[in-house]
Amino acid sequence: SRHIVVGAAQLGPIARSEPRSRVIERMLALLHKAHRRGATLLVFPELALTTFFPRWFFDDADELDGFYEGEMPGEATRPLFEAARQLGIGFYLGYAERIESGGRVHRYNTSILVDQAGELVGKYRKVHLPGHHEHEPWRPFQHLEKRYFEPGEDGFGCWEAFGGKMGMALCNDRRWPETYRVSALKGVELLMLGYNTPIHYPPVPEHDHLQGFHNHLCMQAGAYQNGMWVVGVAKAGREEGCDLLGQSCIIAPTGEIVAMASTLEDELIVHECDLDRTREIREHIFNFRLHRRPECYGVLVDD
Ligand code: CDT
Repeated sequence: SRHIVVGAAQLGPIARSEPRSRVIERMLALLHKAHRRGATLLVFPELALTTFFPRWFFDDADELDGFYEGEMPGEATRPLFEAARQLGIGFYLGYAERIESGGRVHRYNTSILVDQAGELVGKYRKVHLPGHHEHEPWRPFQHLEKRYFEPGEDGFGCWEAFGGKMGMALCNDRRWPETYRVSALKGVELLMLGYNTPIHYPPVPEHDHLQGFHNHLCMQAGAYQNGMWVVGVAKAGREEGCDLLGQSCIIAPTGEIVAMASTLEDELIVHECDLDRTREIREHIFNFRLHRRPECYGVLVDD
């Protein structure tokens, strides 16, 4: 068996005025705590360094740019990389990425995987961007991910690290079965996934009470139907007047939740994951080679 002690570092709300340095202090506290509990991999949320800024419409490009990272590590984030190296604990981190290439500015909703030596292992750019492009004043708050980010063009990846095969996704991706299936077909054994999920969904408010149910429903199904570990990590709590879902959890390849956060604040949960438990599913009920019928699934990849 191949065991890896994984931590999920849920973050409580981050105020719009909270400086990066303060957020990094909170993250470092969780990193040290995770290390004391034996973790060698710690998963942080989506857009973990700032408040969830797509809830506002920004006219001013400079103000918007203030939420993005131009380099990784940058001045503010370098202490995380240094602590990773000193403690021998890697991490997954979601952040807003801004790059200039080909004479153009590109913005992505991005996650990275950093190993126990503090070195970058991989980068993922969010595929499924939810929300809308234009300012919609009827909403109590905006969800402008489609305006503030370009969709990632590289799709889902599989990175060999931590003695296994690691995958990354971000928030809305967890609602799509393709996220898990493509990752599984690439060999992923443990999928890391940060999220910011408002409890109130303005277009269909009658579903607000189902946010927690849908969160676990899709991640547990994704884990089971693809025989993989899933680590889902929230930015939670009342952030700038907007309630964000908590319920960060670690899910076994059987679909069972083996650890779950119980607060809406900075909170660490830890579980020892045996990557070989993927075989209980992948060599039996979902043995892709024996039972999958891709010749019947063509419509899945038609436009
Ligand atoms: N961050 C993110 O992707 N949030 C979405 C909110 C619902 S769609 C407006 C999610 O899928 O949780």
